[in-house]
Amino acid sequence: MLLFVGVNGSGKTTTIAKLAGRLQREGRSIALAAADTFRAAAIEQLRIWGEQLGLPVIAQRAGADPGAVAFDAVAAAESRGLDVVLIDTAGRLQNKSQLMAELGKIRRVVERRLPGQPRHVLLVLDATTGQNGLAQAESFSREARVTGIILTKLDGTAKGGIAVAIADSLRLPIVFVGVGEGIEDLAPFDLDAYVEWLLAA
Ligand SMILES: Nc1nc2c(ncn2[C@@H]2O[C@H](COP(=O)(O)OP(=O)(O)O)[C@@H](O)[C@H]2O)c(=O)[nH]1
Ligand SMILES: [Mg+2]
Repeated sequence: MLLFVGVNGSGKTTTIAKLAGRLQREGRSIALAAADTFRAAAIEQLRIWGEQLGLPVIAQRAGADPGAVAFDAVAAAESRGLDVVLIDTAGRLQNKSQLMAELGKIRRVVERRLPGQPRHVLLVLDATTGQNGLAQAESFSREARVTGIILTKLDGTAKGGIAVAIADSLRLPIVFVGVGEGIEDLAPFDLDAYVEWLLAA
């Protein structure tokens, strides 16, 4: 189980689709889970990616308990013998503490049924994030126990310097970078290549 967290618009849903496409090409059996139940459009967006990729999407109606979706995701993983389930989450609720409580609940639902899971909690960070990115990342990291960072929108003008500072400060690895809106636009993070590119401009 892979849990994706981060603020609204950071690129969680798109990144899930990209990574799912990649894992699918490697021959893994996977499903997507729509635990961002805050907006109907979020569920629909994941469904569309699922259809495009030919992958099952575990979902309930908008407004449903995201913990219940996580529960279904665990059950599907067990009954269908899936290798990986990628769980999408909300990036905004009425307030921050409510969001963090929800992420904590999703996490607990998974870990109670599947010890050692979620295997990774990935914080999706927009490379154009300003200085408040660190505070944001700190709360996600603390509440959702983030294990890695995916830096999106590096194809734009942003150099992602703040995200690198965040990764450093939280002692978290940057594992992938998003370099566009398409399904193929995800690459493993290469520090040497990044530094070279950073200094080149
Ligand atoms: N240029 C660019 N756009 C991206 C990237 N990742 C996501 N996006 C776009 O950012 C917007 C928000 O993405 P979405 O996945 O819906 O974010 P979420 O709210 O965190 O789920 C969409 O228009 C995506 O196409 C990226 O790496 N590069
Ligand atoms: Mg989303």
